[in-house]
Amino acid sequence: MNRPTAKNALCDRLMSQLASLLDDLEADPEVKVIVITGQRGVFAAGADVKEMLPRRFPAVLHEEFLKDWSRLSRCQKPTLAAVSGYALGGGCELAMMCDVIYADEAAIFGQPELLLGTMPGAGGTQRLCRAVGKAVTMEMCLTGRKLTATEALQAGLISRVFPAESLLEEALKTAEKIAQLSSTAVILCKRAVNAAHEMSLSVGLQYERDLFYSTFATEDRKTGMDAFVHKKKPTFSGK
Ligand code: CO8
Repeated sequence: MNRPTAKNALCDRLMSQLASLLDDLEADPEVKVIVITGQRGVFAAGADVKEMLPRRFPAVLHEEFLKDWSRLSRCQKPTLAAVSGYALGGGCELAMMCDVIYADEAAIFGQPELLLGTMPGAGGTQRLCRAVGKAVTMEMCLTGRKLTATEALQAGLISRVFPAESLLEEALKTAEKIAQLSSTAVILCKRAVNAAHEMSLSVGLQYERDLFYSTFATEDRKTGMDAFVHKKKPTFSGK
């Protein structure tokens, strides 16, 4: 995201460009993993308040002005957010749509929408609650309290923290590691993990087992196990 003068405020144009870019990246077989980032010091400071100011209820409802927002959460390919600095409001929600969140030491996560007389609208009450639980979510949403990178790590919102200089490099290193795996198994695994938020344990375990069985229909499963047994490095084809 690259609107540094507006702290990467997520305006309609940025969100529709992001959605169409994600369509292109998903369609490109050369692309295995998607990393989303901003600049040093700012991931995104939320939805564009100046753009939202004149809007009224009937218009936002009829336009469905959030319709492009969920595109990132519907990516089949793995997604990684590299968060430097502010991830506020819609910025925090956008990071939470990704599969993995890495942050730099100066990262700040918050859902300050109530301070603007509104409330989170793209996952700040739902994904956040599933990630960090009700108590932390309520405090963040109801008071606008922001989490530092260390707090976000302790709360389970993010998986790792790096110095600002190495954040993107580390994110790309992880992306490259995932890119070497079987793209088919990666998609199935991502589906299974995401299903954990939607299903009961017994249904989720059955779903996971069925997806696991389905990997036995792939060449990659044979390639991976064969390489292990013969002490070789596997090259996966996605087939
Ligand atoms: N929208 C529009 N412009 C913004 C935003 C924003 N969210 N954030 C910053 N800017 C602009 C500022 O207005 C300023 O512009 P200008 O130079 O024209 O005055 C410029 O960016 C630089 O910002 P600051 O001068 O404020 O920079 P600071 O370093 O002093 O502060 C902060 C940085 C702390 C990030 C501060 O700008 C801030 O608090 N921003 C707003 C954070 C916020 O409230 N975010 C929530 C927005 S609401 C939301 O995200 C709802 C999501 C609901 C789902 C999706 C709906 C579409």
